[in-house]
Amino acid sequence: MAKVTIIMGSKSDLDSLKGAFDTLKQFDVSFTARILSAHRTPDEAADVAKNAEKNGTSVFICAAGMAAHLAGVIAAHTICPVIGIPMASAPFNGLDSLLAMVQMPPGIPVATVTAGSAGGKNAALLAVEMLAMNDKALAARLLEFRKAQAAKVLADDAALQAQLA
Ligand code: RP5
Repeated sequence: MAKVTIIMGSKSDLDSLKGAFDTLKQFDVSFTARILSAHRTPDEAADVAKNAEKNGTSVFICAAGMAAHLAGVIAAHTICPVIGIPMASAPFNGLDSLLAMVQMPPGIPVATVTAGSAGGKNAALLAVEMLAMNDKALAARLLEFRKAQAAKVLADDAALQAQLA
């Protein structure tokens, strides 16, 4: 049972998803990850979109670059929320992927997050936030994460103030 299904368009996207894997593990959220392309393996990608919900998936995360249609194609085949991560590939450094992913036609939304590897972490956190709406223990872990994150910034600031004094 994978609550989150991650799909990337190519093995070349894998490094950018490490943050997503780490974050979902950190929150103890079950996930699976597949390499499937909207263009190169359209039937297999559609099959995963159609069947993942039966297997326990509530949220999809899709990472793709260039003419990044993967998230939109997955969203067309499911009513689960789909989070898209534009991959920052050459020659346009992800602007092409961002526009392809974010500009979905009305009726089939994709929640597009930050491009590249920062997007991997944010996509996972957004998935955790969605799941936490019906999971109080997960919501508590999210609040602890936010507190720890803020404490680190404030500790860095205190260290900077000490250095400048
Ligand atoms: C997209 O095209 C993939 O998601 C990847 O970001 C990009 C390039 O794919 P490769 O040529 O590296 O396989 O479909």
